[in-house]
Amino acid sequence: MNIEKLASTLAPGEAYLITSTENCFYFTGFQNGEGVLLITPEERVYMTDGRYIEAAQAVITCCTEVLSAAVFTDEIERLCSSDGVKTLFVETGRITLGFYEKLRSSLEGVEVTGTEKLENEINALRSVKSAQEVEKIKKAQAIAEKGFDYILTRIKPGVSEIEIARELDFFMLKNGAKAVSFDTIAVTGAKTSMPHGVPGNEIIKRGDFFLLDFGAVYEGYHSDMTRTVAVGEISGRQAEIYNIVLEAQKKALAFLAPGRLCKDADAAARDYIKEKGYGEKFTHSTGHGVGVEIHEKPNLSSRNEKGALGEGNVVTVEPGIYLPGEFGVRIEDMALITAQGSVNLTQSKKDLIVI
Ligand SMILES: [Mn+2]
Repeated sequence: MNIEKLASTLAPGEAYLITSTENCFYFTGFQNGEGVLLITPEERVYMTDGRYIEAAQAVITCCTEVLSAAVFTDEIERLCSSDGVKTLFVETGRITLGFYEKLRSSLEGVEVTGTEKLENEINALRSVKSAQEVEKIKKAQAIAEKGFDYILTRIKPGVSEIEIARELDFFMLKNGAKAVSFDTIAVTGAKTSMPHGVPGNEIIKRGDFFLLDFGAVYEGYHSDMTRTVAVGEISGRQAEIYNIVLEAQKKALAFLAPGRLCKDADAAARDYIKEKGYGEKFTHSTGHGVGVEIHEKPNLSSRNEKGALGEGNVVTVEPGIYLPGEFGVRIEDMALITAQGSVNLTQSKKDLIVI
């Protein structure tokens, strides 16, 4: 169990306090915004308030105690003192400053530390997916792909970006998605040059690209994919850029294997785009991990100097070329790192689709 793996990294006198929704879910399987998880060498205690306690007790099996608390810090103080906790690690990147200060003022004799130890231990666990986690990501991706097939029938001249975004979201929600992975990006024309453009009232026109970046959430796990499709006939320059991005994406996908450096996976796509003269126009990193959050470790980035891929990672590969005022192209798949290399979790066609 992941909670036991995390607990095994504690030294005597140390404890972890997990306050974020996503990490509480990851370790307990219980989805709720109002709860914290305290892990001491002896105990694993989840606490929430009276509104959620019955549901929490029905779901959580990995804890020694699941309790209802009006004031979490009172219970944390009691448990830290009975277990002899001297150092409490918190999620520095996720805890609110208010809660951190409250812990510091209410826990006497306990050092509440702002080091990244807890984050690092959690990220290491979360980046390696179990077979069950991979199944959930695959289910999420299957819902998204069904959505993509459907929305291709709706993309046509005269329809607005926002209509497409809303229709795609609703289709995925009707077809088993608990939520969409993030605000769907559905942009056309010159707006495709904005990597994270927001859909608006712009109308689809012939000769434009339409870019869709979207995903579904299934049992707490996210999917992520991007496709750029042509509406009617496109120019030679559009086709050229599309093919450069596609080739770069295939190169990075082919490079993925355990032990390979994340920055080299980034370079596999980036170097090809540079060679073609568009290096400056590829303005983000090549990919990221996906799981209980849409963006998690590992990052396929030139700034990730030491990180290496490992079996069980699920990462996106999503190079793009963006020409402001003209158009942009991005193509994104998700891949699972396996002992032999990688398996692409995305089935949707990526040779240029002309609608
Ligand atoms: Mn992505």
